[in-house]
Amino acid sequence: MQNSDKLKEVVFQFIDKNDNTEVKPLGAGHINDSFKVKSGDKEYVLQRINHSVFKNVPELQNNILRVTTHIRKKLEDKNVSDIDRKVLTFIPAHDDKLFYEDEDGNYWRMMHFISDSKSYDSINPKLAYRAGLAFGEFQKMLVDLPGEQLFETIPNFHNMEFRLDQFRASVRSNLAGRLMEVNNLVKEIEARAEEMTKPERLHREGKLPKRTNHCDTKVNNILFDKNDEVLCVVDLDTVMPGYVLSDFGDFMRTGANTGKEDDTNLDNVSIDLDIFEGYTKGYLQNAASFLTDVEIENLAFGAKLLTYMQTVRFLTDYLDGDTYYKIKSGKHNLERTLAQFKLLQSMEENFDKMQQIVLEAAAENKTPSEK
Ligand code: GN1
Ligand code: MG
Repeated sequence: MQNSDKLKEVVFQFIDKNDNTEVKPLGAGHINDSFKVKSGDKEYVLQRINHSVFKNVPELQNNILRVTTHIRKKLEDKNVSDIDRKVLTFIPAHDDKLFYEDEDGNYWRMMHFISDSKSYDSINPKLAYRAGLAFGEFQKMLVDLPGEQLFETIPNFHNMEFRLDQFRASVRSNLAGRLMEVNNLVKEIEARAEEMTKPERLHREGKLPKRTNHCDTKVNNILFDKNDEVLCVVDLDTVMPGYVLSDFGDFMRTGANTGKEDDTNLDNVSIDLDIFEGYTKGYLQNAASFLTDVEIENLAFGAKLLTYMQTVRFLTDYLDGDTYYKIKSGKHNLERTLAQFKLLQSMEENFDKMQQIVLEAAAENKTPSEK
């Protein structure tokens, strides 16, 4: 279902037929397939939703509709200009649903392409500050999302206890026969398991709330304009209830890494404290007003946790024989695991500094009555 004519057939489920239509691959997500569509003078993004990962597509799209409608309303109330480039707009299929299911059981959706935008896989402290403001604002706008909580598009997505259960099951079944090769990593993961499941315990004790989170705050999920001002937060598949430390942590895992997520030269990989500081300042400028002390005290921990969680998830997939993430080579998931583990070790070495940066930025952003 991927050749150009078939893709165009899908496109015409959402917009009127036009002979002047082109479809090209776009982006580098690990889960969905994305395409850029040009039809006449209009540009769109077409996506095939990975249905084995996102099992309930109607609920997924319903979440996204609720979130984008709410954000649009907030931007309108503030008289923000150029709103169509600041929030995603999905295009209903001809039957008015926000997705289309083809005869092979593939699910598709289409949205407007945000013009003159770009994303970065690695950024500088100034852009990190702007990214922090953007994700802080994103969470803040969603604090009062009306109605019930959002649907959990992937149940237990950032639940570390659950991720460890999955990992241990994969170790036991050793489906791809790769356990021997990664024995040391398994020990390193187990040695940190107690520490890393702390948020679930705090939540059960009523000390750590769940809020509407983005749950995939990778650095490349922010679109900037040509002047490097933030336009829009994208990739809303996983917007669902979660701990704010997860969103904070996932940005640091991706944006504050001096190397790449799958760097094979581990000397490249470490925590960049200037980026950590830039993002923290931006984030807390917008978020300090609604966060509790416990949430703030655990933000730096969130950076460690999300890096650990990604180490565990990549290793689980390696043990399972690469069934979840798209891979570029047979060892890709192992390379990703090693690079994430190296980043985790660097965060552990620098943890006191990270914590200090967070607490100082939080103190600066407390309202006078809270000081
Ligand atoms: C996946 O596909 P992408 O790049 O948006 C994953 C994230 C991981 C990330 C690792 C639904 O995101 O949770 O952190 O890869 N998304 C899902 O880079 O599993
Ligand atoms: Mg994603």
